Amino acid sequence: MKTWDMAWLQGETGDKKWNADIVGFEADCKIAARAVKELGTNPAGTKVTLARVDCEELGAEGFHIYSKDGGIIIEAREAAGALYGAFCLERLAACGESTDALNITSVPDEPLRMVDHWDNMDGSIERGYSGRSFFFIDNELVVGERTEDYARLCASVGINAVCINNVNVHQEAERLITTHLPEVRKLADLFAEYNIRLYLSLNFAAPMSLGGPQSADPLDPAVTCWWKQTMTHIHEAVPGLGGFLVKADSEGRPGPFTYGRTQADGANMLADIVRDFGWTIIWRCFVYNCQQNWRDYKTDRARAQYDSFVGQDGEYHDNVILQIKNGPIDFQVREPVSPLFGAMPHTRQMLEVQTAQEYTGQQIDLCYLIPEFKEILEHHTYCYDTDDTVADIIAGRANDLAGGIVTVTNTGDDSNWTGDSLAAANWYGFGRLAWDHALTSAQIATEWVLQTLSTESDVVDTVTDMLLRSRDIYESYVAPLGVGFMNEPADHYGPNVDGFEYSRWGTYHRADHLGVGPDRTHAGTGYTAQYKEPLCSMYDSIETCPENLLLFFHHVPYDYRMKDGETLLQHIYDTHFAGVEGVRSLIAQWESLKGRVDETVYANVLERLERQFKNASEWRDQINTYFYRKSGIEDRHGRKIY
Ligand code: GCW
Repeated sequence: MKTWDMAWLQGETGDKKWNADIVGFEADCKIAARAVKELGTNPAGTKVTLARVDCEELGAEGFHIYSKDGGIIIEAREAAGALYGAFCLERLAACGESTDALNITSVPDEPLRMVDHWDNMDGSIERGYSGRSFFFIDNELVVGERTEDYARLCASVGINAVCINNVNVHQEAERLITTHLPEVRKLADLFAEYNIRLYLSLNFAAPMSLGGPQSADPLDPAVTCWWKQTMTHIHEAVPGLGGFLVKADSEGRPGPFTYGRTQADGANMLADIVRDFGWTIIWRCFVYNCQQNWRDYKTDRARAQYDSFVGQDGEYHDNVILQIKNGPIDFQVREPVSPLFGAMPHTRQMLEVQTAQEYTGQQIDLCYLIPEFKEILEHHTYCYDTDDTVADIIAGRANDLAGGIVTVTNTGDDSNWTGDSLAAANWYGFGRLAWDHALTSAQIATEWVLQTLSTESDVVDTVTDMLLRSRDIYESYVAPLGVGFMNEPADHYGPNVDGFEYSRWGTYHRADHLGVGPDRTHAGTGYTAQYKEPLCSMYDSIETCPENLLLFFHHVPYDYRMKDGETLLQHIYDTHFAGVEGVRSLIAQWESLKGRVDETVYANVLERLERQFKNASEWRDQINTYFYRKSGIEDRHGRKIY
């Protein structure tokens, strides 16, 4: 399978324009050999020397590229840096940049740049929108050409860790740590050549399902003993593993709470066992009660992660990283940043975002997520005197406890990897942003278009503009102003305003005939108090709350005046009409590119945009009708509401 739509990796060694050589790296260093192979050894090509240098500033993964005497030198302290330098050079060339006077030093902003797959061993993918798994077919782990392409893709954007199986570990996936270890080893070895550490998701109750003690109590010696034996066995088989990812006490998954233990008890038990192997336990904070009662106005799902974890700051051992979703609920198009970031100064934290567009259009609707990821990284937590951002906290700049960044990925076995060809910009962008937070959303979009679709400036400008406008357009026709979860419960696509309203999931919009939005202020659930000042007061007051989060924090009357003087209700009507027009304009922009981009890509994207138009129209009509019926208030412009 050729990665036709991720063209920056195309071309065989011989076709490439470089003549690469290594100096100072061990002759048998596999990562350095990969770097040479990426660039090629074409005798007629420009000379590129990959040189090992002892420069501390470059760290384990950084590189320095510069032009010298008609050739190019890539210096790195470790082979990984040389590999990333090689990909950087390819990117520059593919973007049409001159390589005559290069002088670039680049060191990653995040130590751990990870993707999580929610792939199941039967080949299905939880929240997958681009075909089936390419890791798992019929309950086997497959290591083949596609896997290698994938490893190259990851390395090309700087990804250095991949968790291959779903955090909901069921059935055969439990045996990834037993009978499937030989294939796991094969994959870990392949990944290692690209500086990628392989992670596996673990079932916390594995002792019980894999023939060990009938308990998963982390303080029970029989349980600890079983894990020690199991981990030792795994280490013998796959020493190069990165570690494990654990979803415990969440949405029906087992965990330490069952035994009256804390999340720290669970994480530390595993971490202590694997410390000597150099492995890390990544522990998810997505812990909440999914058996809520909609009649209960006090229990607030948004509070759950902070309340479950913050009290254990300092208790987590040094090879545990807490993986925190960007918002307090669940990957909605608009949520405030989780107050847990920065609130545990003695604990390693990493940021989890979702590139799979579960709630953001499922790779049918266009939604370029890099602007969102940047907003999150740049968010000031006010947890430290030094005014740190989420980026500072997860990179360890705030407290010397580095975590990292991870995305739930959007790839599958579709020939274009991501279902919607334009959704690959999210995949690419995540990696680039994880490496370099200073890149702008526009730079990343432009880079991606140049390397994948066209180098003609009007095409580049048009597609970049489409990507940059797409999130605002998407946001304007779904659940308004941060209220979230007005989508279809079955598959999370399309509108169903009351779909979750009387359910157990804790995601309520509380609309009545006068207003809408849950009250999360001091007078309501008290969630705003989880933020440090000035955020706490800012969110708590309807006057100062950012308007795009108004309905996340406040129950707001329909006649409330927004900053532009319109009522809340009129704002909802207007944005929902505008959202559909936004999609219409995206279609027109794309249609203007007919004949200018690859035909298959053109057809693929057009088909998705047309489906998006239907979806947006459905959202507009259901949302507007719902609020019209609740409030009885007409649209000021007399447009059609049903
Ligand atoms: O948003 C929810 C998804 C689940 C997912 C869960 C999680 C893997 O709907 O499918 O389970 O989040 O993040 O664990």
